[in-house]
Amino acid sequence: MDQRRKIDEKSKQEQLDEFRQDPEQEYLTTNQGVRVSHTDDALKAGERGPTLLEDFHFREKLTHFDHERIPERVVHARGSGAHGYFQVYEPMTEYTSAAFLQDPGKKTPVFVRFSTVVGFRGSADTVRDVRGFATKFYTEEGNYDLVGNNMPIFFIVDAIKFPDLVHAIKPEQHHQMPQASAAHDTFWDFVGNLPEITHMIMWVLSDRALPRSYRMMEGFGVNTFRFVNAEGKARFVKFHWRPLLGVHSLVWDETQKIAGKDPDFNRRDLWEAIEMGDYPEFEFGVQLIEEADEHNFDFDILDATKIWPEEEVPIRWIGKMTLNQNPDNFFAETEQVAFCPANVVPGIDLSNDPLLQGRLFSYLDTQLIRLGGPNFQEIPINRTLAPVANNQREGYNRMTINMGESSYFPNALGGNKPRPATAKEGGFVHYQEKIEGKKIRARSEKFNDHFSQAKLFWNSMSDAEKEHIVKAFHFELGKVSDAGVRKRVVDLMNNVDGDLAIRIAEGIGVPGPAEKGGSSGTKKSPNLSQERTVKDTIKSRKVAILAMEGYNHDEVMRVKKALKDAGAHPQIISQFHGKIKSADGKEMEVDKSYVTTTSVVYDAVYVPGGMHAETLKNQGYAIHFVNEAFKHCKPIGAMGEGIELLKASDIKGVTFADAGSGGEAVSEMGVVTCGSQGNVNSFAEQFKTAIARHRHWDREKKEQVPA
Ligand code: HDD
Repeated sequence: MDQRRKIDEKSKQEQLDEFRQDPEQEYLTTNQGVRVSHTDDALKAGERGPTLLEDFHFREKLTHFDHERIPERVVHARGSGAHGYFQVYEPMTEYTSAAFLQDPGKKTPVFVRFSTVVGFRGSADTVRDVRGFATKFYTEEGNYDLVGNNMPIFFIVDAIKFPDLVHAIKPEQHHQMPQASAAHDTFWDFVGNLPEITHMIMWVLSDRALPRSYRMMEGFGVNTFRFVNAEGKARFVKFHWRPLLGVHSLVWDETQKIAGKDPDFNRRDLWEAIEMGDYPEFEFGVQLIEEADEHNFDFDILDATKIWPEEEVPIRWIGKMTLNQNPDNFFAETEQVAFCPANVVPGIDLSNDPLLQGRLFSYLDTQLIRLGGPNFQEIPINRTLAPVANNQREGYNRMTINMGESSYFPNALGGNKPRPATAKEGGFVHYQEKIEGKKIRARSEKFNDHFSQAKLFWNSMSDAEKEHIVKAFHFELGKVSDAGVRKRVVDLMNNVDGDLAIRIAEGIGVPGPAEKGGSSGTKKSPNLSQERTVKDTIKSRKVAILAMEGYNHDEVMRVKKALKDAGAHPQIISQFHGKIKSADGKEMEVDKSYVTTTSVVYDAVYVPGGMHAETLKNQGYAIHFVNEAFKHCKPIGAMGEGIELLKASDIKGVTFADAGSGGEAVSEMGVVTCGSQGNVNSFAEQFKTAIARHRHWDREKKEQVPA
């Protein structure tokens, strides 16, 4: 009898309900359920005497506290999770038998954990790093884990090098510095000695490593998997996630400031977005390669340091994931969730990608130490919705009470149950790939083309993106004390593009390459550039409105409404919390005061008109706010007298509307201004367009802004 149940969007939550504790419990108890009468003083021999060993409440409370910590993940220690569901657009029957990819009416529950890789559990969110993007699908056929990153390739081709990579990039072993950063000698020493890392270095030094939000970054399965249909026909597959809000990044100076002002920036963004109903949405895509075409590419399709360029293997968008619920308890869910690339379901199979092969071992292994033994799959967040039955028994913290007397197979005493299922009954049958070869420690020749795709990436960047990469090299290598290490990296990059190598060398005090490398050619893959991403929405963007007593109430209300109607979140920022009065005696509530916020946590800033401009233009904080927003290429809007603040700032070389004029708004380099008699609607429209573009890189040439 098939005991699998029908799964819908709510199934996982219903399962978790069994473990949720009602916060309304009236009485404090011990772990034995005995009500506690006093918890402020330990039991003592006399008022000033020593504490007694017999105080079981005290001992239990302290003992539990002493054991609260578990080891953090060896990589991806810092993360944030969310619940949601996945829906396929159309049946994928032709390609895979996976049940969750058949019925567009089915909502499969998911739990996603986003993460940084290098930093410890308490490190800042906005560091330069790869981001993890791990998804657990609770399907009726068991859990399927897609454990990906926000970059489509990896540093190394073979898992055997993973410990070396991680040792090199983590804080250095002698002094445990720096935290959550690759900008130090050991990492770049490793890079300079490992040409296969070149392509990934281009990605890590690009803006992709500085996501504005977990909701605005792509996800990639990275490794090559297989789709297998019910007839047993297999195709190679790579998986993609594409955020509906587009792929957007912060700028480097900003990320460093946010790391101090709000180290939880990306975690907070995810949490608040879900609380406010701005549910993150990602489309799910696949690239498929027929088995017959396995060797028809100039890269090896099992090499995780290579993309499958979209121009050669188009992406087909087959479904959508929506994240619509925050976890109830960070530790129980986000910390204890355990992913593993080996968690596949029938219809999805593995490949011989040597990086994937090692991962299949490492994840289960690491959970054993991190979660304290072999029963971690019984932890609520890790439980499947499919029934689990096997002869595995005992171990620390076993929860299941296995009934009957037999715990082996075959057996007669238990009616020979549980028994293996046939393929028809849903049993996982490994894809029967024919393999022949000698046992050798080697790799196929095509893996050794380390530079073609690094060139492709570099060529596909816009000028602004290229400049960001060069500056990132200046920062990263500028922090390296050993000149030999710096020089080796310049020489490595000379293989990508001679000009790039020279530009890097210029900023880090080492000579350029002895012989300038050739150009990277002209081949491009346009979608690698973020310039091509979604730029027509301001949904969920945070807009700062600077206001003091005397602001123009009517104008602020109209602009605020226009922003809100388009899905943005405007906030009033003033010197102090409380209410402020407009010129015509109306009031509005301040959301954040100067000391509790900063320009770097907003996407745009708007300075309304009104008499308050006299105060604003003499406030260092307000001037700094717009200077910094300008420096970070953020959209800036000002109306009427508000333009005076921009004039008092260091924003130079931009045409402003005349403060007292009428007519349409003026927009230049993302600075949108409109006179006090002007058209508020035209201002709001142009400001929204500027915000939707996210950042205005043409301003970066204006380096005179001191913020
Ligand atoms: Fe890994 C965690 C993604 C290569 C070994 N990895 C981990 C997480 C993500 C990835 C998103 C965090 C999961 C979570 O939120 O709990 N890892 C990747 C990707 C890789 C990759 C996309 C390249 C294709 N990883 C990789 C290799 C190895 C590991 C080659 C080892 C051979 N990864 C681990 C690990 C971790 C891990 C040590 C640490 C915590 C955990 O597994 O659960 O096993």
